[in-house]
Amino acid sequence: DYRPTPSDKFSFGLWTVGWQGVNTFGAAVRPPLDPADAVRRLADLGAYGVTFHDEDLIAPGSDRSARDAAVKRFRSALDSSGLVVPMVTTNLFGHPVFRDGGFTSNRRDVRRYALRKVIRNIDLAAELGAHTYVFWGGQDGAESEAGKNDHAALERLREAYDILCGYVREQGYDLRFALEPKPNEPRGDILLPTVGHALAFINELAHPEMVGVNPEVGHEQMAGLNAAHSVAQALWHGKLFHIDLNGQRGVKYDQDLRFGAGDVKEAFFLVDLLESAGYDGPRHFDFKPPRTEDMDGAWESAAACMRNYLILREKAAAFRADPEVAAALEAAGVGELSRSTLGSGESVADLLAEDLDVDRAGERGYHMERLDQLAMDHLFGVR
Ligand code: GLT
Ligand code: MN
Ligand code: MN
Ligand code: MN
Repeated sequence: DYRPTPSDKFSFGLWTVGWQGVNTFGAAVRPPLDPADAVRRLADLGAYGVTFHDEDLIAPGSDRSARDAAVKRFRSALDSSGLVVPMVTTNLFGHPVFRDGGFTSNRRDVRRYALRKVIRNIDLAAELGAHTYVFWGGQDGAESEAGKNDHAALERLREAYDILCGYVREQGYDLRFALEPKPNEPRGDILLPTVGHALAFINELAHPEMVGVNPEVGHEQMAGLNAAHSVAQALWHGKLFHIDLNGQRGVKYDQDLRFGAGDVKEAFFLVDLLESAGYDGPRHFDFKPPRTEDMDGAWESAAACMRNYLILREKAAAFRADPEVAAALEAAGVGELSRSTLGSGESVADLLAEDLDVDRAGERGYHMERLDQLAMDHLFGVR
């Protein structure tokens, strides 16, 4: 019956179910959601974790006692519901001070403020037992070319992560960083626009082992990319530290649809990948209940994220267990790709001594349409 349980490791951001629906053209359509209520409701629905930005929990401008009270209320909701906090992040985009970004603002005092804001929230993340800290630099980008020196921006970004990795090490926190790429929105162009850019950037850091990626399905798709392939490469590098699951239809504004809505076939192969690759981190939903929904509809949408994941997980398992699929995989040569191209002990000389009748070899089909249709038949529920 596709009822989620904590062992499924589903988590949600407070900002997802709590999104009031303010967008570029429209005002709020839903009331504010109390974080403690969100925690209880998510636990009732079968989630295991909740995540947040500093400001989702602690209203900006709170003094010490207001901050402590908010954290205490949240903590007691966690304790009574059994929900955990696997990941925490920072709001480095909402306030006007971040209009040119946080770590890469042209203004040095803003960059220093951004670092302080993150460091304070890293302390809270550690206190609440989070093991992943996400960075989404949504305002770190540009609308024009002359206004931003990309070389300098990348230097400052590296400087920021080096400082923050150093801080986590000094404090002895058991915390890793996950960078979340996005190609655009709110900025015309955002730095580190895709998973590939982020993976390359991480290699330049002082502590690359502490830093991985947090791919968001819709963000890769906004760049016209196949999100399952981006996640596959992150896994290959050992860098899938976290994931934001949601839905998107094509290259347009960030839709943040519930998981499974949007490109359902890509969602199927993504679940198949996560489940078969041994990814054991949170299945984190970063979606926005559409503005058409009242609060009941918003919870409906949240529950459907988990339901769709469980349905796709079952379908992916059935696909993998189907003997006709096994035969189709064989016919398509999928397993052969896992054999090394040179045999053990073989040399380049052995390779050069061999010949291939390319005309005959070129005649062979790969039978991938049959395989793909079997996947679709499973997805459609006709097998
Ligand atoms: C914001 C963004 C998301 C990020 C969040 C983390 S905030 O809602 O659209 O994709 O994951 O900062
Ligand atoms: Mn593929
Ligand atoms: Mn998004
Ligand atoms: Mn996200």
